[in-house]
Amino acid sequence: MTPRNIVILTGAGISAESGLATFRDKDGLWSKVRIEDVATPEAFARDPARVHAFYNARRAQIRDPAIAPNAAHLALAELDARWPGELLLVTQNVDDLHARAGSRRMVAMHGELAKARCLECEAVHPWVEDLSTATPCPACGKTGGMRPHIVWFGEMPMQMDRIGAALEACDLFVSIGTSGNVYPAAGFVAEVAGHARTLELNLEPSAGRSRFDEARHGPATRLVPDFVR
Ligand code: BV8
Repeated sequence: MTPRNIVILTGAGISAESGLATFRDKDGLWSKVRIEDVATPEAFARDPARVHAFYNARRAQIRDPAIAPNAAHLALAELDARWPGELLLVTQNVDDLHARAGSRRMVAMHGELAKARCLECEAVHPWVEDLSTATPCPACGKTGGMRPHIVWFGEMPMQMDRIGAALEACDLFVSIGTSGNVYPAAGFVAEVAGHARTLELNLEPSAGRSRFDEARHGPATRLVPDFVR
């Protein structure tokens, strides 16, 4: 049966071949720094300079022209452009590679490295240079409140209503490059199992592999263009 409405979930594995580190692979980000020290609201309240340094370094990395969308990002953007039914790309990634590849119908559910948010007035701004506690908010002018526009552990992911509606309406769910460890994203496959075909495209079986109807294992730059074709 040809699917009509597709939800695609991506994780750090889709950006690995662009040169960005994943989180839980060998030498992954979480092997170098503890989540509790840099990716929770408590960490930011305790030591904002340390949290800013962690995200400023990752933001600088995605500014490097050598870090570019790969064949997997580009294949998903091409699918987005031509798919006549509903399609929503839900990425857990905070890099901007899907947007730069041209994906339009997408949600960055864990926020975006390329943006900053003011805790005082909640305004969200595109950002390039380093953030610090001395950075004034371009909207309200106050300092001390600018934070990375990132969803930390214990915070509600972005646009969950839009994601929930897309999951409810989909008849094909494809998970790409994620270890299936982080919720609520890791629970999406169980949410759709009763009404959608589910496919995992990953370098190796994820934690949720048994919940998928089908799994193909290998590099995303091979699997995703083959899937989109
Ligand atoms: C929330 C931004 C509630 C930060 C991130 C049950 C239900 C709900 C919540 C929970 C729950 N159980 C536990 C929780 C709490 C927690 C959680 O899930 N903890 C885990 C660790 C158990 N969840 C939360 O806190 C979430 N919030 O639930 O709020 C709430 C309710 C009401 C009101 C308020 C709040 C928020 C989670 C978001 C945290 N932020 N990202 C940043 O990036 O710095 S999540 C973090 O993990 C990463 O950032 C990443 O986005 C995400 C997932 O990781 P992956 O993308 O999967 O990466 P990973 O390295 O793990 O895997 C890579 C995969 O790629 C591997 O499988 C590898 O084999 C593969 N691969 C590698 N190379 C390739 C490849 N595949 C293909 N090709 C290749 N070349």
